[in-house]
Amino acid sequence: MKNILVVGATGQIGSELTMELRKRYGNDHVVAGYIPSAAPKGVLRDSGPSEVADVVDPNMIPEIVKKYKIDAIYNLAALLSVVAESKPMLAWNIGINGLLNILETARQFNCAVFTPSSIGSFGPTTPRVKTPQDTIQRPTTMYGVTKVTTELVSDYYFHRFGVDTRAVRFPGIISNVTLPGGGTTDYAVDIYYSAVKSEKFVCPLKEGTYMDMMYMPDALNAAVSLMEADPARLIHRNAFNIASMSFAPEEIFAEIKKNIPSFEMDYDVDPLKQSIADSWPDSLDDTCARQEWDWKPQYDLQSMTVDMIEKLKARKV
Ligand code: VAH
Repeated sequence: MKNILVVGATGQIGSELTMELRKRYGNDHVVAGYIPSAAPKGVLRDSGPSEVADVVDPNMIPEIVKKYKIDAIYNLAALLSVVAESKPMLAWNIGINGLLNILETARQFNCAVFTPSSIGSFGPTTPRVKTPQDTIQRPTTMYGVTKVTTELVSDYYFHRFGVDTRAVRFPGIISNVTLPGGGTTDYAVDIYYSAVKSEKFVCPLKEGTYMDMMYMPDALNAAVSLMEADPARLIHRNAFNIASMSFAPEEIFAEIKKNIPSFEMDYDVDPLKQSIADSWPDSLDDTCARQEWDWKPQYDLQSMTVDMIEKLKARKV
């Protein structure tokens, strides 16, 4: 990869992925694509090129690809699970019509494409524990429907047109930099902010609600490592299960309390978030990612918690 476009570069993953890619490939080689209502600010704006890149406009992406001689596109444009339930048609338009614009551009200009899937691509009939790489995917959310479709269409463009498409199924991602934007797993970020601000946390999911989660540094490393992997080793492409930790609210609370003994938590279950979380797996089997491109997370719940608290306190959030 020499010249990269990140679409959705100001979102929860995109904002940190853009900076990570600039660190690895050079600031001028990574273009931050954004929509006018979410323009880059601060170091994201000042450290490299940026362009308005609305995926639902079929002319915008090709223009940017030509202007910067782009050879790899990270497509992070999506509505997350909770927001997508309130705007299902917009979620489909961005997630799928936007994806087709990206893939058609990639086909025309020979770009590699990374469009992440999610544990949200599984549903209530999927085996819940150590969910296999190849299994039933009948999600019951529009977010999940767009993610299964993303996987199928991305694989189609690889097999039919030879477009180099690759992706992972992201779990809930926890960041100490960017706040989450309307997902079912947002509680796992919000809880840390409450803890360092000495506020009681009110958890929207009930005890025993297990979901796969991952610290942002591991998520960024997964995306870049997969795109740099030897294609000859890849048996799968869209999309790889990746995993690092699975926990329920009482477990992340207990881990934080080891570091902040005064921390308290209550429950006030959000029915929509609970129903979405209940439809997702408890844990994923990521053997294929480990075998095909040497995936290996660096953080677990304990080390993530120490780092999150340290970083949030340093930022005086
Ligand atoms: C969400 N954070 O909650 C996202 C993610 C697996 C969860 O897709 O919608």
